[in-house]
Amino acid sequence: MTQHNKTLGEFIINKQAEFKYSSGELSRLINSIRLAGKIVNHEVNKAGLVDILGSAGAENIQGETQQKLDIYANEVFIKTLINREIVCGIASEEEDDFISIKGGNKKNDNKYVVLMDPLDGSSNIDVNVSVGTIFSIYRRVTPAGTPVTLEDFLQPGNQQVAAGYIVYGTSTMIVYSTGHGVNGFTLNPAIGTYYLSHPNMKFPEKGHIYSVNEGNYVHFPQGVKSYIKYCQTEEDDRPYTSRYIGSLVSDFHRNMIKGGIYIYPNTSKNPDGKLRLLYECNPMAFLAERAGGKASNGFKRILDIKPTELHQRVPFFCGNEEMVEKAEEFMAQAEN
Ligand code: AHM
Ligand code: MG
Repeated sequence: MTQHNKTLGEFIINKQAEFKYSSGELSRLINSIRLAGKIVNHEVNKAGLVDILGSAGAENIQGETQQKLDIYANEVFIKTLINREIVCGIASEEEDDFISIKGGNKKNDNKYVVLMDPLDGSSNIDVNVSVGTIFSIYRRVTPAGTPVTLEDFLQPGNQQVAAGYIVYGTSTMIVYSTGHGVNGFTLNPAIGTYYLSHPNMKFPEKGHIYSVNEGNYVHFPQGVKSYIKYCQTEEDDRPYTSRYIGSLVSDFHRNMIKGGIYIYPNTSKNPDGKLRLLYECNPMAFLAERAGGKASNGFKRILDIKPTELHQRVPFFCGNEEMVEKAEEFMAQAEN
């Protein structure tokens, strides 16, 4: 990557010029997420050096309360969004309820709500494995100038205005879409600038990777068991490769670049699966579709599910279109 690549800041300004009549609110919102991401990145990178890995509530040697990084990330994102007076509401995987925010003139006149998982895969931090932030942006449905309500957050994913993730990996990247293409920017930590490194990201035509926690195999529905057998069968371009990091953002990121499917199915122990519809599945499904892929609960499109509660879980099948459709075929067969 050279310094001549477009920076994220320049990219946002150029995009803004394309939306002649928009107020620039969405651009400013993405900018705030970019800033919060840098702050969290700095802290995540220090995790191996500084003793901040203790559990929440524990005290460190200076008598300061230690924070788990997921709580820290939650606070950074919420504070940044509140300080910049850029959204009217926030819902986070780390918060029991949504947060209503008053605008600068104390009238809640901002039009966007943000839903986020501030640090997904945080159990991986202790072992130096990549984690990520996932975010999803909607236009409020209740009238401007009034406090947001649950209705503003329980919108189907097909109403998302933008979604993306930050992956704190071997390098830190922000990948997002405002509905057209999916673009990826890599952080140059020396100068704190993100550069456009992955323009117009698309799943490759064929995928050869399947990502699922096979330790749960005995608890999987028959359709998933049969699909895994299919992936492992020697025929045509199979067997596929198995890759599972256990960090959704990283597994998704790799599969989008190399071609693959990520599955977190319902299990006999977790009948609705593990992943959250609003904070994890909808934003990833939005990106997957914009990148030519597909996301399903095994039977229907994730983005068409009407949420009924903030922390709702759903089974998740996401990746190359052809692979997701094949998995759906096995799910349907097993139902009959
Ligand atoms: P989290 O939100 O508590 O971090 O859980 C979500 C994570 C995903 O990143 C990952 O894909 C999945 O949980 C892994 O779960 P498991 O360890 O059961 O395979
Ligand atoms: Mg999560």
